[in-house]
Amino acid sequence: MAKPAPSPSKPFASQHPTWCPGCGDFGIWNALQRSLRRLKLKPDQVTFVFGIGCSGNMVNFIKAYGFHGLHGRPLPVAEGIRLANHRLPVIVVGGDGDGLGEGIGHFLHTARSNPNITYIIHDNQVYGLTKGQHSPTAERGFISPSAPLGVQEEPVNPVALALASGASFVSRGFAGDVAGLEELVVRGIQHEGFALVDALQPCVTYNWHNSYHWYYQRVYNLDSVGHDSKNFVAAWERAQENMAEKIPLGVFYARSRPTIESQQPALARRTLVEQQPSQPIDISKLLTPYQ
Ligand SMILES: Cc1ncc(C[n+]2csc(CCOP(=O)(O)OP(=O)(O)O)c2C)c(N)n1
Ligand code: SF4
Ligand SMILES: [Mg+2]
Repeated sequence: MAKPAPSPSKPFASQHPTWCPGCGDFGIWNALQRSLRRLKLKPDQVTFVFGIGCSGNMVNFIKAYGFHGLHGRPLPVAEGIRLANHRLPVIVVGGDGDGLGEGIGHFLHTARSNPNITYIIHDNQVYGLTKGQHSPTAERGFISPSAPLGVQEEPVNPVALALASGASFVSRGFAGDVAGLEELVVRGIQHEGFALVDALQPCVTYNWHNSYHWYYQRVYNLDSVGHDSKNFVAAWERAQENMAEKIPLGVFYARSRPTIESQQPALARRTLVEQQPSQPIDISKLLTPYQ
C-alpha cells in the first residue's frame, strides 16, 4: 500500500493499515494518534513496543520509534527500555492473546513493579492474526475453531487482574468510542506508573458475537454513575459487572505510588544511556566462577 504524503496535522501517520475494513483496530489507532497529538508529542519523543498479532501490526502504521517483540513478551522489553532511558514515554500495544495468554505472567509482574508504561490491550476475544481461535477473554460458550463445542473456561478479566496485581491506573475503553478512548490514553500516558487501557475491539472477521452493535447496547461511562476512581473497593465491584449485561468504560482506579525506575539509585541523577562509559568496561572478573 502506498505511503501517504507526510502531513503536519498527522505526524504519526505512516503506511495505511492492512486491517480488515471495519476492524476495531482502526478506532484504537485513531485514538492513539489523537492522544499523542493532544500531548504535543513528536514521533521521535515516544517509543512503542508491539506484541505479535493484528494489533501488533500497528508497528507498520505508526511513525515513531517502534520495537516488534515476541508474542507475549512486549512488557519486559518495555520495562527494559524504561530502565535504560526513563525520560522516554513508552507505550505497549498488544493483543489479548499476547498479553493474557502467553504473556499473562509478565502482565501481573509488570503491574506490581509499576514501571511508567502505558499498556493498551486490543481486547477482541480472539487470536485475530492466526484466524480466530478464542482468546483468554472469550466468554463461556463462544464457538471458535479451537472451541467447536464452545469455550468451557471462565474468561480472564483484565481489569480485575490488573487491580489484583497492584496496577496503579486501570481503565477500559471501546474502539467504537474514539473520543473516550483518546481521553483514557492521554490519562494513561500522563499517569506516573503502569497504566492499563483495556480497549474492547470488535474483530469483524472472526468474532461475530461481540459486534459494535452488541457493545453499543451494553457500554456505559463510569463518570455517569459518579464512580470514585480512588476507591479500590468500588473499582473492584465495577470490574465484576457481568459483561453480557452491562460494560463500564472509563477509569476504574488510579492512585499514586513509586515507579520501579524512581527507586533505582543508579538512575537518580541521569538515565543509563547518559552514563555510557568513555572506554569499554572489562567485566571478565564478574564472569569468573567463585573459587
Ligand atoms: C511465541 C509465539 N507463539 C505463538 C505465535 C503464533 N501467533 C501469532 S499471532 C498469535 C495470536 C494473536 O492474537 P492476539 O494476541 O489476541 O492478537 P490479535 O491478532 O487478536 O490482535 C499467535 C498465537 C507466535 N508468533 N509466537
Ligand atoms: S482479523 Fe479481526 S482483528 Fe485482525 S484485522 Fe481482521 S477484523 Fe481486525
Ligand atoms: Mg486478540
